[in-house]
Amino acid sequence: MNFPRAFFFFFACCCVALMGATTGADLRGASLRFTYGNSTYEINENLAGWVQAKNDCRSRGMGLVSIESAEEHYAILEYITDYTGGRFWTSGSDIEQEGDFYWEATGALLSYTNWAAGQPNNYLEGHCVEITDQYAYQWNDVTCTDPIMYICESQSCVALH
Ligand SMILES: [Ca+2]
Ligand SMILES: [Ca+2]
Repeated sequence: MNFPRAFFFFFACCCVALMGATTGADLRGASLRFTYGNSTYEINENLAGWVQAKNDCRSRGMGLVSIESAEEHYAILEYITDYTGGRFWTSGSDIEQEGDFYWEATGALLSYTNWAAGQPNNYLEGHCVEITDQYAYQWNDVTCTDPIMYICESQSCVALH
Protein backbone atom coordinates (compact mmCIF):
# COMPACT_ATOMS: atom_id res chain seq x y z
CA MET A 1 0.00 0.00 0.00
CA ASN A 2 1.57 3.30 -1.00
CA PHE A 3 1.47 6.28 1.30
CA PRO A 4 -1.54 8.19 -0.07
CA ARG A 5 -3.70 5.08 -0.06
CA ALA A 6 -2.59 4.16 3.41
CA PHE A 7 -3.29 7.69 4.55
CA PHE A 8 -6.76 7.63 3.05
CA PHE A 9 -7.49 4.26 4.61
CA PHE A 10 -6.60 5.38 8.10
CA PHE A 11 -8.24 8.75 7.65
CA ALA A 12 -11.48 7.14 6.49
CA CYS A 13 -11.55 4.56 9.26
CA CYS A 14 -10.78 7.14 11.82
CA CYS A 15 -13.44 9.55 10.66
CA VAL A 16 -16.07 6.83 10.65
CA ALA A 17 -15.14 6.13 14.25
CA LEU A 18 -15.31 9.81 15.06
CA MET A 19 -18.72 10.19 13.44
CA GLY A 20 -19.91 7.27 15.49
CA ALA A 21 -18.63 8.91 18.61
CA THR A 22 -20.21 12.25 17.90
CA THR A 23 -23.57 10.99 16.67
CA GLY A 24 -23.93 8.35 19.37
CA ALA A 25 -24.90 10.80 22.05
CA ASP A 26 -26.17 8.03 24.27
CA LEU A 27 -23.87 8.14 27.27
CA ARG A 28 -25.47 5.36 29.27
CA GLY A 29 -23.40 4.97 32.36
CA ALA A 30 -20.58 7.11 31.04
CA SER A 31 -19.74 8.78 34.29
CA LEU A 32 -16.72 10.76 33.29
CA ARG A 33 -15.31 11.89 29.97
CA PHE A 34 -11.83 13.30 29.47
CA THR A 35 -9.25 13.73 26.75
CA TYR A 36 -5.55 13.00 26.55
CA GLY A 37 -3.46 13.57 23.44
CA ASN A 38 -5.68 12.81 20.48
CA SER A 39 -7.99 10.45 22.34
CA THR A 40 -11.27 10.89 24.18
CA TYR A 41 -11.96 8.55 27.06
CA GLU A 42 -15.12 7.62 28.93
CA ILE A 43 -15.11 5.90 32.29
CA ASN A 44 -18.21 3.76 32.67
CA GLU A 45 -19.45 2.84 36.10
CA ASN A 46 -21.71 0.18 34.65
CA LEU A 47 -20.51 -3.26 35.68
CA ALA A 48 -20.10 -5.54 32.68
CA GLY A 49 -18.15 -8.51 31.43
CA TRP A 50 -15.40 -7.78 28.91
CA VAL A 51 -17.43 -8.67 25.80
CA GLN A 52 -20.44 -6.64 26.92
CA ALA A 53 -18.17 -3.71 27.81
CA LYS A 54 -16.46 -3.92 24.42
CA ASN A 55 -19.81 -3.93 22.65
CA ASP A 56 -21.07 -1.00 24.68
CA CYS A 57 -18.01 1.08 23.74
CA ARG A 58 -18.45 0.04 20.12
CA SER A 59 -22.11 1.07 20.09
CA ARG A 60 -20.88 4.58 20.74
CA GLY A 61 -18.17 4.56 18.07
CA MET A 62 -15.41 3.86 20.57
CA GLY A 63 -13.46 0.83 21.72
CA LEU A 64 -12.22 -0.40 25.06
CA VAL A 65 -9.09 1.52 25.95
CA SER A 66 -5.71 0.55 24.48
CA ILE A 67 -2.74 1.88 26.40
CA GLU A 68 0.29 2.46 24.25
CA SER A 69 2.61 4.41 26.56
CA ALA A 70 3.44 5.15 30.16
CA GLU A 71 2.24 8.70 29.55
CA GLU A 72 -1.18 7.44 28.50
CA HIS A 73 -1.34 5.00 31.42
CA TYR A 74 -0.64 7.70 33.98
CA ALA A 75 -2.96 10.20 32.28
CA ILE A 76 -5.79 7.69 32.73
CA LEU A 77 -4.78 7.01 36.32
CA GLU A 78 -5.41 10.65 37.16
CA TYR A 79 -9.10 9.97 36.59
CA ILE A 80 -9.60 6.48 37.99
CA THR A 81 -7.77 6.52 41.29
CA ASP A 82 -10.79 8.19 42.90
CA TYR A 83 -12.66 4.91 42.53
CA THR A 84 -11.57 3.10 45.66
CA GLY A 85 -11.56 -0.62 44.96
CA GLY A 86 -12.15 0.16 41.31
CA ARG A 87 -11.49 -2.34 38.53
CA PHE A 88 -11.61 -1.32 34.87
CA TRP A 89 -11.50 -3.26 31.63
CA THR A 90 -9.02 -2.35 28.93
CA SER A 91 -9.17 -3.84 25.43
CA GLY A 92 -6.21 -6.10 26.28
CA SER A 93 -6.78 -9.82 25.85
CA ASP A 94 -5.04 -13.11 25.08
CA ILE A 95 -8.32 -14.81 24.32
CA GLU A 96 -7.09 -15.99 20.90
CA GLN A 97 -3.68 -17.39 21.87
CA GLU A 98 -2.70 -17.93 25.49
CA GLY A 99 0.10 -15.59 26.47
CA ASP A 100 -0.10 -13.40 23.35
CA PHE A 101 -1.75 -10.28 24.67
CA TYR A 102 -3.05 -7.81 22.12
CA TRP A 103 -5.24 -4.72 22.15
CA GLU A 104 -8.57 -5.82 20.75
CA ALA A 105 -9.47 -2.26 19.78
CA THR A 106 -6.42 -1.79 17.55
CA GLY A 107 -5.34 -5.36 16.75
CA ALA A 108 -1.77 -4.59 17.89
CA LEU A 109 0.21 -6.72 20.30
CA LEU A 110 0.95 -5.00 23.61
CA SER A 111 4.17 -3.03 23.37
CA TYR A 112 4.17 -0.86 26.49
CA THR A 113 2.98 -2.85 29.51
CA ASN A 114 2.40 -2.08 33.18
CA TRP A 115 1.70 -5.51 34.64
CA ALA A 116 1.42 -5.87 38.39
CA ALA A 117 4.10 -8.07 39.97
CA GLY A 118 3.51 -11.72 39.08
CA GLN A 119 1.04 -10.86 36.30
CA PRO A 120 -0.11 -12.02 33.87
CA ASN A 121 -0.58 -15.41 35.59
CA ASN A 122 -3.63 -16.81 33.74
CA TYR A 123 -5.26 -17.42 37.16
CA LEU A 124 -8.80 -18.80 36.66
CA GLU A 125 -8.32 -18.64 32.88
CA GLY A 126 -7.77 -14.91 32.99
CA HIS A 127 -7.78 -13.77 29.37
CA CYS A 128 -8.79 -10.12 29.74
CA VAL A 129 -6.71 -7.23 31.06
CA GLU A 130 -7.99 -5.02 33.85
CA ILE A 131 -6.52 -2.04 35.65
CA THR A 132 -7.21 -2.67 39.30
CA ASP A 133 -6.97 -0.82 42.58
CA GLN A 134 -6.07 -4.21 44.07
CA TYR A 135 -2.64 -3.85 42.44
CA ALA A 136 -2.17 -0.09 42.73
CA TYR A 137 -3.82 0.42 39.33
CA GLN A 138 -1.36 -1.80 37.52
CA TRP A 139 -2.53 -4.43 35.04
CA ASN A 140 -3.85 -7.91 35.74
CA ASP A 141 -5.29 -10.68 33.57
CA VAL A 142 -8.62 -11.88 34.94
CA THR A 143 -11.66 -13.90 33.94
CA CYS A 144 -13.42 -12.05 31.13
CA THR A 145 -16.87 -12.52 32.63
CA ASP A 146 -16.05 -10.58 35.80
CA PRO A 147 -18.55 -7.69 36.03
CA ILE A 148 -16.41 -4.59 36.47
CA MET A 149 -16.27 -0.98 35.25
CA TYR A 150 -14.62 -0.14 31.93
CA ILE A 151 -12.93 2.62 29.98
CA CYS A 152 -13.80 3.42 26.36
CA GLU A 153 -11.44 5.31 24.03
CA SER A 154 -11.86 6.94 20.65
CA GLN A 155 -9.16 8.59 18.59
CA SER A 156 -9.61 11.73 16.56
CA CYS A 157 -8.39 11.90 12.96
CA VAL A 158 -5.47 14.07 14.05
CA ALA A 159 -3.90 11.08 15.76
CA LEU A 160 -2.87 9.39 12.54
CA HIS A 161 -0.92 11.94 10.56
CA1 LIG B 1 -4.69 4.55 23.50
CA1 LIG C 1 -4.06 -12.55 36.84
